[in-house]
Amino acid sequence: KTEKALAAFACICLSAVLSFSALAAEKTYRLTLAETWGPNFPIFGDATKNMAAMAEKMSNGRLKIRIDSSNKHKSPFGVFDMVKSGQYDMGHSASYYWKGKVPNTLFFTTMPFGMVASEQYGWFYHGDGMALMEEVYAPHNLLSFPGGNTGVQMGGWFQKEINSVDDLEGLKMRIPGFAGEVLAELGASPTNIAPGELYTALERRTIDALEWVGPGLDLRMGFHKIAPYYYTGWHEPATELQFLVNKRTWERLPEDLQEILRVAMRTAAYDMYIQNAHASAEAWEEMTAEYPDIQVKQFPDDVINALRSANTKLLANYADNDAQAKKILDSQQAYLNKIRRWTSISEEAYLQGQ
Ligand code: PYR
Repeated sequence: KTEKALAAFACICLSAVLSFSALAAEKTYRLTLAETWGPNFPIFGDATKNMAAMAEKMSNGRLKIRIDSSNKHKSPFGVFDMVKSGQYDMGHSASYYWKGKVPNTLFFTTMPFGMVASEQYGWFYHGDGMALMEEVYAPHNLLSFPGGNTGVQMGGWFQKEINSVDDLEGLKMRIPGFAGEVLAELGASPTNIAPGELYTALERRTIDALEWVGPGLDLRMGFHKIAPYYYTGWHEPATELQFLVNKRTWERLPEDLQEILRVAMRTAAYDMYIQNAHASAEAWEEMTAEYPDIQVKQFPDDVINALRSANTKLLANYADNDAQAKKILDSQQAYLNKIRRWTSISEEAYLQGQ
């Protein structure tokens, strides 16, 4: 009799466990994502839509992500705080926007004279990049993942030509990240402005120059109508956007959905890198055909040399003043030294026709 009762009890327990896991397998997880970009923002906004669509499809509808653009949440540079507090589960933005809050977040977007995209992806995924980024974001209840690369960016749109280092003195330029620190070192006044306000700021001469991304995005912003000089880049060789995830949200997800989300973010990031390269090639062709008045320029050698020296000096200051910054910078420098030898003998040599 007891045996029968026990067997019946075991059956009840087993079916309870089975239906519980069936329920977990059926449950729909609805997440929200705040992006820095405005609605239907090309390329950057495509990355978030692409990621959400992939996550939903791969999870058979169990993971649904609602995207709010800046017109909805009204705070393009509030994404870090909104995801940290749990107001949003996820964000899409750029790590170097948070340098005023958490200085060491600065190093996870791109660095002047630093790694190009193939090298930096190597550092993130096969070097120490992801672990170091986790270390910086964990105290803020956040996880950060690569969110799409722009490749080498253009140096920006200028009202006046830059012929010498003196021309940088007092230059009001929209330029985020470490490049802003480097320009400040040479007497310029860098500032960060959200994408939606860039055109007006340059048009009204609140700023003398700005950098945004490259032809694939810049042409659609219309900067060529209000600034004649378009300089090549030195400052952002591999701008990596970021997906932010609130840590509690992440921990609430079952393991398979975590993996689906991780794969969707990684795939969307790589897709954006390719989409941006394609869009830039098309836009460059359109630009040279339809706007021949745009003057494409390179900064003179002495300007580049001064920027490089200021960059080296600032990197040393950062490393001297903060042990974590030193760890990150040492890791990036070691990785760059190692992988650049290969880039030089492979892509660089190939492109130079050797
Ligand atoms: C910028 O804010 O300039 C980027 O390239 C994302």
